[in-house]
Amino acid sequence: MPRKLACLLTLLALAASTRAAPPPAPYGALPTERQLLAHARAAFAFVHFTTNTFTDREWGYGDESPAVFNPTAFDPDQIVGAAKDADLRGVILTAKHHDGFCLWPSKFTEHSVKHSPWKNGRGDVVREMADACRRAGLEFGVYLSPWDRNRADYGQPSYIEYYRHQLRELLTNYGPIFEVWFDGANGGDGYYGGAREKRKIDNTTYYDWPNTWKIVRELQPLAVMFSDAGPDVRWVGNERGIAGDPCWATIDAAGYFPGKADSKILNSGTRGGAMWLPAEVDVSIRPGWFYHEKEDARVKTVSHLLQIYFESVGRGATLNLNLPPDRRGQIPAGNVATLREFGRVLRETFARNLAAGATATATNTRGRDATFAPANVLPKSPSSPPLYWSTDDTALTPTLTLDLARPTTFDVVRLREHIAVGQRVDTFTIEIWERESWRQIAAGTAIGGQRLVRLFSPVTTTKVRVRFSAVACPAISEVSLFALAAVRDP
Ligand code: FUL
Repeated sequence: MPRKLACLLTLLALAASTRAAPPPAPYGALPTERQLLAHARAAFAFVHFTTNTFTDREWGYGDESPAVFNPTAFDPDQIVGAAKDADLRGVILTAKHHDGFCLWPSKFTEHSVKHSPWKNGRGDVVREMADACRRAGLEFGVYLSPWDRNRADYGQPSYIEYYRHQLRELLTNYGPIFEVWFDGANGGDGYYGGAREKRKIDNTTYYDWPNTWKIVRELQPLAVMFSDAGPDVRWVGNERGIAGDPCWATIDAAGYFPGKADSKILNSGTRGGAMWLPAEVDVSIRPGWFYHEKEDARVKTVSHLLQIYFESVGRGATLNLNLPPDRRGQIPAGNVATLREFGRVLRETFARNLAAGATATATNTRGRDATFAPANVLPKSPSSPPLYWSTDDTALTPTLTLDLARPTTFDVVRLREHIAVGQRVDTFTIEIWERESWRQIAAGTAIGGQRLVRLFSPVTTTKVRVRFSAVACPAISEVSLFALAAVRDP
């Protein structure tokens, strides 16, 4: 062979061996950009506040006078500050609950803050909360109840026009909205402009959801929409703060509508389901969604909130934690102390990744260069592009080992898949190196955007091994180790 040709062939072979392998082909249903944002947001606050706060009810009948809404010391910064202390990233406000009273001076009804004594009818709770969120660096979202027990035309086509006008107001006048919450409670008895009767609607047809969803897409393209049926995030099927184990981000939800869905399937999702529709866990810090003085002693403890966090965020769902303001228009001091401690424990725990400095190796790695190297599961700078470890297409049961160099004590393991290419892992087991052999300390089904494994008690080891079993070659962006900070009950 002529020398020049041999040289060229050697060069080509070298180039081929160092060229990055193509990324893994996406598997199954995939998240949209707005859903990826929702996964990253992880936890945020719900704020239930309206005439119910003053009438001591959970569901207003719709005949409440706007005069009852009169917070004595409304402080949006205090409310948002409590959410921020708890490490929550946004606030969703009940702009209108089932009673129909509007917390903003809507142009389309008189049943609003404009007829309240509060700020002489010139107040706007939505505006003040949205502004307070921006000041604190939190995102802002809205709950607009489809069921309206005040409107005379609830049940008629004209009500749907009214509802859409209100949605447009909220999505146009208050800056970026991260989530729109469509409740599933529909129809029943109510005031209905004085009719005081029971009204039933067909929740599969009456609201004509696809055309309402279009408004949200048009005005707030990055907002996710919540309901039993999505289209972006789904209800988790209970109000106790518990996602299924497993809780797949995918589901077969054809035929689901807000208020019409199978809560068991919502809770667990469907492995390989046709839609990417992650669960949102909505739960209140108190028994009720609204503030009731009689529940002052029944506020969830820090430990209970942490359990909820591990059983929601830790299972790949998002957490929507309700913090109801009292009649002053503030979060009660005791609740604030609990939230502060909850936030401190989370921040302290996750600030220190004990896998930092480890060496990662794997039984299989995709390609010959570092593009999909095992080291990609280790801590990286927040500004780095999304990095993950992956394997050859045929390697569906690989193992990844972290060599920690020195004995390390932890009781929380965080695993993440690079979900942009789908939810690929079925099961995993975690083992530690102990007395010259491997001991299994945990096992689970499903990882998704985030899986937190909390051990019963801390373990100390120099090596951690994770075995994966996947339907398509795994794409793992994180294997982290943490020590849960001790709770100091306030
Ligand atoms: C439910 C409503 O009926 C409750 O009042 C509350 O708003 C909760 C978050 O959703 O469906």
